[in-house]
Amino acid sequence: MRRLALVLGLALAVTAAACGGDGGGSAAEDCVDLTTEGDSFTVRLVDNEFVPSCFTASAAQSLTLVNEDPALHSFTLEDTPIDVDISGDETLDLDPITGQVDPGTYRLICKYHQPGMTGEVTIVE
Ligand SMILES: [Cu+2]
Repeated sequence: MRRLALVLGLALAVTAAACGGDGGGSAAEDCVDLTTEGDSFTVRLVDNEFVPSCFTASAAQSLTLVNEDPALHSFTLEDTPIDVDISGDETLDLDPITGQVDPGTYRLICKYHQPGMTGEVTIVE
């Protein structure tokens, strides 16, 4: 009887630790403002993630995409014409998207690695 109680207590402790020790949390809640970067800003594609994965940028800024992975990625803004492939270990310079994308918040995806590779982009004038 005494042994059973001990085993149960141990099981409960393990369960609590598994549930409570979340720590990490992959959701990128830390959105950055890139409108202050000047005429252009850079987004890196690293380990199947956009870096940064949540940001605000101006449509008047040009964008440099740096793919640091060996794999092909895409920079695709859902519900917009923006859909660019970036080969592995390649850097792409994109022109400003003024007139192509209305101000608003859009979901950013890599067509090849979604749903794991996504982000959120807010475009301002
Ligand atoms: Cu990808």
